[in-house]
Amino acid sequence: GSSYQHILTEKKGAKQNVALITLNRPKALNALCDALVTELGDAVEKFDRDESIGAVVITGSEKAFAAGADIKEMQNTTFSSNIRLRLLEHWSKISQCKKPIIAAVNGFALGGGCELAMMCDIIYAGDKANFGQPEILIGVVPGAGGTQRIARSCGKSKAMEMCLTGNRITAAEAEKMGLVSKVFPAGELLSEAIKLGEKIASQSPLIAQLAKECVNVAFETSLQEGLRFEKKMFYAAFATEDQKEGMKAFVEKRAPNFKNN
Ligand code: CO8
Repeated sequence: GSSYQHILTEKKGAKQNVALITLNRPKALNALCDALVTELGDAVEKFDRDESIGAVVITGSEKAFAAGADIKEMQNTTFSSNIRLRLLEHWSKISQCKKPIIAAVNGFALGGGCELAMMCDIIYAGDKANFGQPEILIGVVPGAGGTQRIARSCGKSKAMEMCLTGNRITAAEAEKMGLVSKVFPAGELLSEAIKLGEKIASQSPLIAQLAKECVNVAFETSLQEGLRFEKKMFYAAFATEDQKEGMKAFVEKRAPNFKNN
């Protein structure tokens, strides 16, 4: 982890099977400069391949999860250079991770920060967190999924209101509209997120990967196709040893011993 400049990485949990990535650019409220996102993508990719890891937690500081893409870095780019240099295209690495990712959000999650949280699979928030897509206030539109992911997970009216006004919403509002799954006192957020990561990491990683893929299909296809995909994955689970072990353990009234196989 020490080779990174803008993030910290560690392994957490009693079994050291939860990866924790902390965005660490405090002077810029964790603004997501190109170098930070490159490091984040690299760390996520490494943990995704690390067999000792069952879940990843991404967090920031008490003040800011991330205050967006780095405005100072973007302000003088142009349409043609954005296309040529594929501005911020590597952000998608985070959503390509096969393992479950939890965003633990304290403080500001704005613009690209809100979008980064939404690229994760589960968002837990501290009670003082706030979310927003303020791009419109600086003359652009969201570019890392804000218009699409808010619309799909919270509906049109909320998506329109956030993207057209740039107004921030509180953690409580975000929970009410389904953007966030749970809210905790700020000081307890990280340990709760790691606890959730440990719970997920105690399942079969193989099956967790299938479950994540199934839920994600719900965002990408019709209900008929999604149901068909889910059924195929359900059937496929029976080709694993972990299915045999999981069901055997239930019948024998003991805890399962999953092998990731
Ligand atoms: N980029 C660069 N620097 C930032 C950013 C940012 N997004 N946010 C804060 N900073 C810097 C400030 O410039 C300041 O630096 P300095 O001390 O050198 O002046 C430092 O962080 C502290 O910030 P403030 O003094 O402003 O702190 P406040 O507590 O007064 O305010 C706010 C905090 C409300 C968060 C305020 O900083 C703010 O409004 N920030 C900008 C929020 C924003 O507009 N975010 C959206 C950016 S656009 C975007 O994210 C598009 C994503 C597209 C991704 C496309 C992928 C393909």
